[in-house]
Amino acid sequence: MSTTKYDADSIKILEGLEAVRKRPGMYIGSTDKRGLHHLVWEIVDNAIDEAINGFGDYIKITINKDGSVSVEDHGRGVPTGKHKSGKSTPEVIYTILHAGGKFDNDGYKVSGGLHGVGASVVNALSKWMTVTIYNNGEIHEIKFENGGHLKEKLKKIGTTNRTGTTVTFYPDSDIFSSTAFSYTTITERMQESAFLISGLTIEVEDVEDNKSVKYHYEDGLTSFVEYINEGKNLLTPKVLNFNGIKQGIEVDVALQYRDDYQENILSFVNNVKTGDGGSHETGFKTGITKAFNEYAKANSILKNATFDGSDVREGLTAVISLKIPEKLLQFEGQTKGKLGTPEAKVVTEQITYENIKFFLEENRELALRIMDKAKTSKEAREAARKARDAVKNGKGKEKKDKILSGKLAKATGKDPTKNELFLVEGDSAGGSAKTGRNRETQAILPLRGKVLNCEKASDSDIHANEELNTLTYAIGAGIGADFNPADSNFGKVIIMTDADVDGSHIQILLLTFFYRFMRPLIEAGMLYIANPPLYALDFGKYKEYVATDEELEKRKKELKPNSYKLQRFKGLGEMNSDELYDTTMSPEHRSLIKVSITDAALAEKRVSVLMGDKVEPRKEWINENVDFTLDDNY
Ligand code: 1YM
Repeated sequence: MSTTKYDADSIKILEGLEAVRKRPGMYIGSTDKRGLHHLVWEIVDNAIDEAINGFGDYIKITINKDGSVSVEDHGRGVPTGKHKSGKSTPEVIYTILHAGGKFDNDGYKVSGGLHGVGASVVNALSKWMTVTIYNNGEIHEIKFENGGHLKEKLKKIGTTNRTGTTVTFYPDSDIFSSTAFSYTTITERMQESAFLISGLTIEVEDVEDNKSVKYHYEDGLTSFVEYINEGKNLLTPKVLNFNGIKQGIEVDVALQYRDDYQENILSFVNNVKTGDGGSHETGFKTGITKAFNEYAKANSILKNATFDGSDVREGLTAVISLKIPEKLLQFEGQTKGKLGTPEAKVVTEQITYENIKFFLEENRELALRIMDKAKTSKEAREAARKARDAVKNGKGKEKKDKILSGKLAKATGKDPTKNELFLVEGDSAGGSAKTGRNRETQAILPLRGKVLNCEKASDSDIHANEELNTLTYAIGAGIGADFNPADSNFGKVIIMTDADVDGSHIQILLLTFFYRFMRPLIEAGMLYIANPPLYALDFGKYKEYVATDEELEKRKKELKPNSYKLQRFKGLGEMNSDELYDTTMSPEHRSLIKVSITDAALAEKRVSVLMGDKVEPRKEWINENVDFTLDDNY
């Protein structure tokens, strides 16, 4: 129980925190797992800011036995003196919305967020929070409860010879749909931070599960690229790292070419990921293309022609990290994941151009190897365009129709955005789906047997694969670099497989194909996974469908035993066509899972580790990440 009297000031404070509790989404995005972990990032960001400013090079995140999380740093410790309001500084920082921002902000500080801004938001959304501060030889502690109400004022609890801050909080289950923190989610994000901030050590521990990991990189960006390219065949044996600073903007780049066709560019600004790219990525791409084209011209590699940007980026893995003063920061887009700052384009372009040019000139053998690859890409691109034109002009259309005939049950509706393509496992379920569907908007393509694993197959195997060709023709929007979701014959492509191991395997194989060859379809939010029920409860007059084992257990407790017959669906084929439509296909009753890529580097890593041909990294990855689930991050 709090004994604090609420004066006018503190009532205003609580109104502030109450606003956060009323609309948590406005402050942390959502109240699902992602929002829950946002709490951790807010506190960690403060610890990282302190480290970046040169105070402390160690941060530890602990998932405690009771489900709370602690974040510890070895910085200066949050100031413990009195604030001009009369309260202690920590009380102000942790209870006033937007307080704690750089008090002495001169607009030139390089910072991801505003120092300490998120701390009060986390407090507002916690059942309890404890802050322990080590500085000036003393240890102080302050405690809050029930969404930021002061429980115990700041008090001295001991002496110490170290400095730093530890924040422990327990998220409020009234706010969050789940309060269980994920070790994997936290370690993945912390590894990324450790890559971006060379020299910083970040440790993560899960006390209950007795596991921990420590990240520390001396050449972070180089290690980041090596990590992404682990297990890949490489074209350039070493990672190229360069950096420069112009107009107060610091640019750091690491890159390496692989002997494959994927392009993998990750960018960050002030240690925050810019998932939608922006001016710095554009500058990087322009710079690298310009350097390549100049080299190709000077060395007579191309005759009267130039490389397209995509030619010189085939097989390229690059991480771009910029430090931009706050007063120049500009973000765009709905999720603010795109850098707008125009100066960043010019500066990144210049630094990239100069360094790539120098590298090509100094490394003739490697330069020729990369040029050769870009040339092959250019030729393949031109050949593909010719083939596409041929199809458009009638030639090849016959081949396409022949491949599709007898397999695809088309929709009669003429509006592609309203039409849906169901990819169905097996001919028997395919038959039910064809009978039960809404013919106007739903097309069915049954898949026979296992889909080719695109991560292990060569490009020529993939292009010769009948199943994948059929799929590509059915969607009708091209493949690989030529894929354009705007040309798709369907607004939704829905993978519908049995709810068993084989079904999951087919799902993963298809996801691998879409990720590798039709990624824009995923990015456009057009790829889905159907969610067929596992059980039916047959009450004689009607049936009730149950999606999961947990739900079944819950229903069993609510129902009289023997009042129903329990039916378990082993596969889609066991449902009759009406049942399949009603439960899994009809827009009114179905539940679809939208496939999304929240983190391109991670998805990339997962796809290549889980689907690739080297067994060791796969084993290791699976061992380390036993709680890897599809629904969490896709
Ligand atoms: C586990 C979370 O918050 N560490 C942290 C926060 C601060 C400082 C040091 C700090 C900053 C400054 C001066 C400064 C904060 N200070 C403020 C405020 N770890 C964690 N470590 N002395 C200490 O920025 O000038 C807010 S956070 F508002 F006091 F500046």
